[in-house]
Amino acid sequence: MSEAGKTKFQIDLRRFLREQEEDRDLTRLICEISDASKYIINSIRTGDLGVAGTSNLYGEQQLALDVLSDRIVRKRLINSGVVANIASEETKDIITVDPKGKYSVAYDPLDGSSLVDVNLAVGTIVSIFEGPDLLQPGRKQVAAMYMLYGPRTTLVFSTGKGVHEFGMNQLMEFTLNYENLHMDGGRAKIYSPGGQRSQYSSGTEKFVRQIENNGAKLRYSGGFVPDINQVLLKRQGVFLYPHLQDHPQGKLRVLFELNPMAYLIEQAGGAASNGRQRILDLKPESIEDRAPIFIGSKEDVELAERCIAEEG
Ligand code: FDP
Repeated sequence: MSEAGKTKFQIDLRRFLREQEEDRDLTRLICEISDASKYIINSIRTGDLGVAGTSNLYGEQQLALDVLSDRIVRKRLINSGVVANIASEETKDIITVDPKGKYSVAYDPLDGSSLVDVNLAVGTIVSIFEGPDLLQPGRKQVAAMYMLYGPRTTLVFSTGKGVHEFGMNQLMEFTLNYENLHMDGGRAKIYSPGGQRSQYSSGTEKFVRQIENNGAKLRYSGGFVPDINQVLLKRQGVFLYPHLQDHPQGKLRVLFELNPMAYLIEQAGGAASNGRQRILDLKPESIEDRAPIFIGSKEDVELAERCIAEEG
């Protein structure tokens, strides 16, 4: 295989997975999910921006686009023929597709959808487990991926053999951009802080002041997928959505957002913590679980943990 960023020929996603000798069912599943992106970007570009008149698992009003994206991904998962259970950020329950299916999938069909009306980037996040159980610690994931709908459409995935980025070409096929994306060892030069700063704990405030003093620049889009993608592709940086005084569990969901991103960032040599514990070691009690997160350059995630530990 070629060096990162030096690929001469267009290698498409299916061929890449075949060359990695990936399980055929997992290859099929990842390719089906990747196909959903074609329909989702079409809906984003041309679809109705209004509300659907329904609410999701968290009581948030759903946009027509959230509902549509959910249906698009679900259809692809069912189509794959290899899925046991699915859980979507947009629905209330775990849905059994086929009790004999090899994999189970948790997904956020359109993360950051409140950014669509202001034309900022959004994405789809996917977490894959083997077997029927979705309430396992994230370290048991067999694959994680996201698709980012920005000026370009890209797909980033890992099956535990490095992290790879694909770009959608004019034929709407995903071809390899970067193989084995790896974070640099040093300090974060950029940081993306979620939540209201006045609600930060003393440890989080201390951490943010330290990284600012270390020279890190603010780079926050408000979309979890583009913000994490920035850290991964810049090979450094730290994203946080911490515990807040009025939301001790932060905002982001363990199953749909934190587990898959923590898996990808760790695979790329970074780290992800809730401030006290590795994200991938959290054992979710329900599909609704949320947790704080500090994710990105290892040195800075460790610094966050030290600052939080001082809180007592
Ligand atoms: P959104 O509510 O727009 O869907 O989890 C969803 C998310 O966006 C993330 O993409 C983003 O990082 C975060 O919430 C932003 O939260 P705030 O609205 O609190 O800034």
